[in-house]
Amino acid sequence: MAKAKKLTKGQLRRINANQAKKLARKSASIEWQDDELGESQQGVVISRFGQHADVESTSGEIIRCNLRRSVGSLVCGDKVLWRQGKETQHSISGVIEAVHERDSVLSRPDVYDGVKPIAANISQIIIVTSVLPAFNADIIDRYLVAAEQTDIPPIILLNKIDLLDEELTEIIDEQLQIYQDIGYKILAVSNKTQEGIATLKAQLTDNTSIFVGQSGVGKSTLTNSLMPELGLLTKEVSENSGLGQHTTTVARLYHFLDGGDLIDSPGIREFGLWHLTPEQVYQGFIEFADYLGTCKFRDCKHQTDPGCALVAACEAGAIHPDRLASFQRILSSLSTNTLTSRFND
Ligand SMILES: Nc1nc2c(ncn2[C@@H]2O[C@H](COP(=O)(O)OP(=O)(O)OP(=O)(O)O)[C@@H](O)[C@H]2O)c(=O)[nH]1
Ligand SMILES: [Mg+2]
Ligand SMILES: [Zn+2]
Repeated sequence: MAKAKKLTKGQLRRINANQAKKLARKSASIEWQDDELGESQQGVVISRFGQHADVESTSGEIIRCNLRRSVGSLVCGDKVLWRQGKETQHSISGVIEAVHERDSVLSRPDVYDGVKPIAANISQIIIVTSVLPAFNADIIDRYLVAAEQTDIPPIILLNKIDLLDEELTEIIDEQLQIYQDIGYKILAVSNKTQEGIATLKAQLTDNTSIFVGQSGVGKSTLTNSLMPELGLLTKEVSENSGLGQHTTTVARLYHFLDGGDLIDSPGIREFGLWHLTPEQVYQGFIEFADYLGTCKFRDCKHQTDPGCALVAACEAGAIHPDRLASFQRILSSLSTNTLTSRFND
């Protein structure tokens, strides 16, 4: 009789991984029969992860659901038709059968998945920034372009103002003034001192808002400050790098007790705009609108081309040099990205 071979650690790891995969497939492939399901009902997607989503029923119950194969993209905030299973299988208690048309959707390109929706049916985008991680105007500009593309009004929110000393206050004020001059609304808050939180709360009430921005700027902490009953998980920003830790992994929708919803979303390190054309990026810089089509050459790249109306406007003080430089950087990033063709399909 052959001697039973002892498995190596690597083999054990692979077996365990395969078993985990099989289990995951099993729960993803539960196919409910019609008589195993209740009536079709309305619901809202609170959170989407992999092949599942948590759906909130009209009575406020949260049910973990599978997705019918016919359901295409599904994100936090989507309004759906779903059916409850008569029993729970592998912690799945229902199935989403259809998604209602979206009023709005915020998307970003993903290296692996093409253009990826982040959240649906939102009425305002709150771009959260801070001084730790360092204030990043580039990311703000990119979010503003994405927001203008969706027609969802954006607001810029500076968090952690308790960390500002006199010198930093001056620098940041100057930066924020650029956006205020263009016409964007600016809010400033601190979770530590609670300064500005009441004003922010008033801005969010009766809206469906999403917190977006770099990892570590304090989106989840803010959500906690606004809804102390939640007790969300947050992490300290790494002291060494000043970079965020990516604490939040999936977008999730929460309700205000007195009306309105708030979506806390996972932070990002960078926000690519490869899915947009140069014209769409132009439209995303709203103060450039007056100069649209007035450059000397129709195919002006707005860099060093002679007769560029944007460069002239900048020299005349009508456009801020930081914004023009940011626009030029985004345009360059569109043409240098090798994935551009894939996203423009
Ligand atoms: N000093 C100060 N620190 C804050 C404030 N708000 C949040 N923080 C800290 O910032 C760190 C990151 O906060 P999070 O709320 O996890 O940040 P996040 O934006 O949700 O990060 P991701 O989930 O990774 O996107 C934590 O250590 C918080 O304690 C604030 O107003 N002042
Ligand atoms: Mg978070
Ligand atoms: Zn030009």
